[in-house]
Amino acid sequence: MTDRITITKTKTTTKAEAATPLPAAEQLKRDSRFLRGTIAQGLADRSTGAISEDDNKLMKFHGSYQQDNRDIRDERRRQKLEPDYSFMVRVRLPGGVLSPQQWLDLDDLASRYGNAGLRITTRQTFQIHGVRKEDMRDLMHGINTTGLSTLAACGDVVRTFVCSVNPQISSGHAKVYDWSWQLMEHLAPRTSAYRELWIDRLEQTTDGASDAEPLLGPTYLPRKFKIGFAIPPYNDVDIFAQDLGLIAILDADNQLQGFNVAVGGGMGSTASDPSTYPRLGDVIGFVPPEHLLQTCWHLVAVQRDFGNRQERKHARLKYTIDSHGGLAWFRDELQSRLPFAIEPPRPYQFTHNGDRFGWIEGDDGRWHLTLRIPSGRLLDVPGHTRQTGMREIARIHRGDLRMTGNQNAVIANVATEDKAAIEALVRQHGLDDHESASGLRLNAISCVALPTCGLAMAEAERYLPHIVTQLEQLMARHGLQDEAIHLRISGCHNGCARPFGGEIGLIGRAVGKYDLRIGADHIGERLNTIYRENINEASILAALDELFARFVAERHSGERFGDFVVRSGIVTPPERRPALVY
Ligand code: SRM
Ligand code: SF4
Repeated sequence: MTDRITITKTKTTTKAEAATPLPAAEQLKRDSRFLRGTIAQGLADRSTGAISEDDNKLMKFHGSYQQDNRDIRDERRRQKLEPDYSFMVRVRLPGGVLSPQQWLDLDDLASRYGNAGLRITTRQTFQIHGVRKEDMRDLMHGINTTGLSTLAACGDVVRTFVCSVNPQISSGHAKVYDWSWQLMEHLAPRTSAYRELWIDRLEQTTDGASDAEPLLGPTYLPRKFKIGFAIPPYNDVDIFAQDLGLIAILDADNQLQGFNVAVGGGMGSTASDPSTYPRLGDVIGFVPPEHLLQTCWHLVAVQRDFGNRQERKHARLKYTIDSHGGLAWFRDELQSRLPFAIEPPRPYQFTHNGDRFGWIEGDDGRWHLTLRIPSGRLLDVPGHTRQTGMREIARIHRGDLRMTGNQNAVIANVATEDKAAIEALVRQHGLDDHESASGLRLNAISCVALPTCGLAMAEAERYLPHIVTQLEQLMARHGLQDEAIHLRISGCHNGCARPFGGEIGLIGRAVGKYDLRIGADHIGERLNTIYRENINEASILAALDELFARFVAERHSGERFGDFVVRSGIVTPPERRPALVY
């Protein structure tokens, strides 16, 4: 029987901790009346396109960020205008699965209220950019009317879950996906502020006196907390980049045995601060399905109690683990809160962390078509009417749609007799370039970066097509045109495209300048390493020209580029921590 326990042991606060004043970010959460703040008043204020800085922080928990168009920031300043404010809205879409009707509804909402189509993210959901303040209530209400939500899509909470799409093992996917929903609901915030603001659209929110957060508490988590489910052999969600990774263990008949639990993954870091770092998660044990909810509840509670609330830069679970004595400490602390023993991890093997493009038949005879969506952006441009194409497909599709962690889309659960009609629309709208694209292009992902991301140091999404073309030409000169090298580009060290997991990773340092990192594997189990720092495109291409020449001359048969640069000693990857002893 599944145990939905909610009682929790909390860490005893020391006198010193009690005397330390809460930092502003924590105090804001505590004083927010469970995430209400003055958001309602801010939305009603028509004298500016913005909301207050404090409300902007609280809005994240509701699934939205205030942004401004950085392309025209200077021009507006010169004209003495306030920045061109708008909001990015992120949908909560566990496992990236939605129905064709939900797709149509989201597409309609994005077209009505956004300015940049639908954007599939690296966590299998959608962002809608460019929403004006006055449209926020209608858009958020509309998303909820579709049966979706934006609650906890951002903020210091357990975020949207990712889950392998894994179309080959349809029956296994269905079970794991079901668990991902149950777990998400179990760990979700309980505040009624969301309902008041976006569903009931109250002009004045209540005092929140009847709200309680049994897991998260009034200050919520110290920082974002990400959970993913992977179904080996595919690691398309980069499970070791999650704070908590749950690796499904299926038996030979695809029956779910339970989950290996991996903790402490995260990519974000600050370029100039060596006390921050990307880190892969480590497997600390196994739990059967009936203990999953309870284990994860308490695991999140350990982070709630021990996570660093004084320094946000060090507040992710990875730092909690490393600063409190490592994996053994963490496992013991978790174990002390559980009425059953965490079991030793079970064997598993990953073979791939990319997507499988084209048609694949599932184990139940239904078909799945994975389409490449460059940087996840669904917007009609000359030559590709991807947004219209997906809309037309959703109109006739009778299965479901799945977003991948690599920003691509799967038309899932197609009956054999429906394949031809979908295929025709795919071709008509230029959604078929997976058939001709190079291995590099198929495996290239990028974050949004400029012009909307306030943290971007350099271009990423807008740079991707250009740099891929340059690299394709370079690779062709070395006879490497068929090599499926994984390229990941982020506009800064926060690592939203998981660039530290790229065989080639480019990370923005300044406009036109990137760190070049090399040497990750193809399965998400080894991070790459810095090779050249803060260099321009000419230097990136020159460095890779040399490396490709050596790769061609010295590689072993079938060896991948990332594996080659490590084996040949060109870079030394970070050491993995030893496995826990049971
Ligand atoms: Fe991210 C912040 C976009 C996945 C690590 N991320 C941001 C913000 C919201 C910028 C901000 O704080 O003002 C970006 C909005 C850009 C825009 O204009 O839309 C942003 N992150 C994205 C997305 C849309 C990238 C994409 O192009 O697909 C992804 C949305 C995921 C989702 O649907 O929830 C996205 N972000 C990631 C990932 C990848 C993942 O989770 O698999 C990471 C690395 C993993 C991790 O969390 O460590 C990631 N984003 C960050 C960080 C660094 C966190 C840290 O621990 O240091 C920040 C900055 C922060 O939180 O302070 C950040
Ligand atoms: Fe913005 Fe940096 Fe994330 Fe890219 S990696 S979306 S530039 S925060």
